[in-house]
Amino acid sequence: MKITDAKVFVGGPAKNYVTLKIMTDQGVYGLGDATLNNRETLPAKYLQDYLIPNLIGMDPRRSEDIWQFFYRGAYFRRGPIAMAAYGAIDMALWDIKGKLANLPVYDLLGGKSREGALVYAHATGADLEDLMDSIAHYTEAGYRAVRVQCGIPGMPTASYAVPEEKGAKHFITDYSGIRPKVESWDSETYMRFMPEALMRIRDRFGPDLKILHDVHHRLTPREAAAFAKEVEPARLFWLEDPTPAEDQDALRLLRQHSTVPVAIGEVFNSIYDCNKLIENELIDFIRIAATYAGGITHARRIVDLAALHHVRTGFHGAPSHSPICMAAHAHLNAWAPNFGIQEYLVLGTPECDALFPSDHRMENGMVHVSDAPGLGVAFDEEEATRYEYTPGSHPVVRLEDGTMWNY
Ligand code: GCO
Ligand code: MG
Repeated sequence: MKITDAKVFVGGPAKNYVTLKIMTDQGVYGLGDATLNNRETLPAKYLQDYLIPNLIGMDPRRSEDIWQFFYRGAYFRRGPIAMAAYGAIDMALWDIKGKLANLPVYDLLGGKSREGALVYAHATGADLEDLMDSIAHYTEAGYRAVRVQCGIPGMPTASYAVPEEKGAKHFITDYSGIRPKVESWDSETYMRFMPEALMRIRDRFGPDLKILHDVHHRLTPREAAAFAKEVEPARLFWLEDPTPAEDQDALRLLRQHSTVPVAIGEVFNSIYDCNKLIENELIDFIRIAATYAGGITHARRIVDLAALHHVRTGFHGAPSHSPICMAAHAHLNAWAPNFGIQEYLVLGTPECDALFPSDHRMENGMVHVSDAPGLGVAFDEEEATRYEYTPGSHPVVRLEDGTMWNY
């Protein structure tokens, strides 16, 4: 069996997705997601210029060897661009494998460990009152877990991911051009406001709601330790990215001062970014995504290491990823013995469903994986002709005096 061709599409409704389709001589095809948010053309180019010409003629069933060939063969290893490109190939090969075996990917991984996967939604507010309305909207829709982000009095854009003005829809990526907007940040103001706000949310919504909060890499290790200690009474489900994650030792101080569960890893792309965090049991949830972490083959290695250390999964599921990556997550979530929760935003808009038809479904705050062979998601190439690449950028963050900070 041979790979005969592969195509890359860049574009999509409201944002750019990088979609890979691998064709074979037996008529079976596979789909993968290589979307690297705000840098979408780069994995696409890597696929087109180097990886696809090498893929043609390979046996698609040998997904492990193909992964190793590209990873080791590149010589210069890892990095988000390369890993997203390998990730897309790997997902497509698992899709093909499932279709050949007439089995959903979760069965190839070891079968279902649960009936549905708990998800969390994103609630945001320009102020606390606005945020309470947004949380109520999701709990009324059946969500049992909600991530809460809130504007800070006097600094409307200071807290990550909040609308600029009341009622405004928030898109993290600004597609009006390639130059980023600048937001401001002050850690002291944030640390004075947020613990009390989280406590008020807990009081208002009661003990059962799972409350998550994302610090988005903004605090120093000492500040993060102090903050984590202060938010303990709110009994968060998790505190996400309290410090910039590339320093794996930064979490030690936090662990000595607080028992708040910590989730980290959405910017990681390899097991070597999180092995110390996992082995030293400095985190509770690992936030990798199948796309950035080199596909199902490499993500599964990280999930297995995590399982040895009581670390559960919480795969990244911001609109950064296409429904193909979310389908890969749905299969990993159905299987992983150490599943924790899934961030859930992508599926659901009519345009997105038309481009990526699937019967993975959300019900009462849980995702139910499709039983179709392979990944269980399609790609409508006719629909895809409606979209093209649109340049855009995340905001950047500066302190009041102009110093660059972490977005
Ligand atoms: C999250 C993330 C995202 C990122 C985005 C960057 O927890 O969902 O922090 O919102 O900011 O994916 O591209
Ligand atoms: Mg995050």
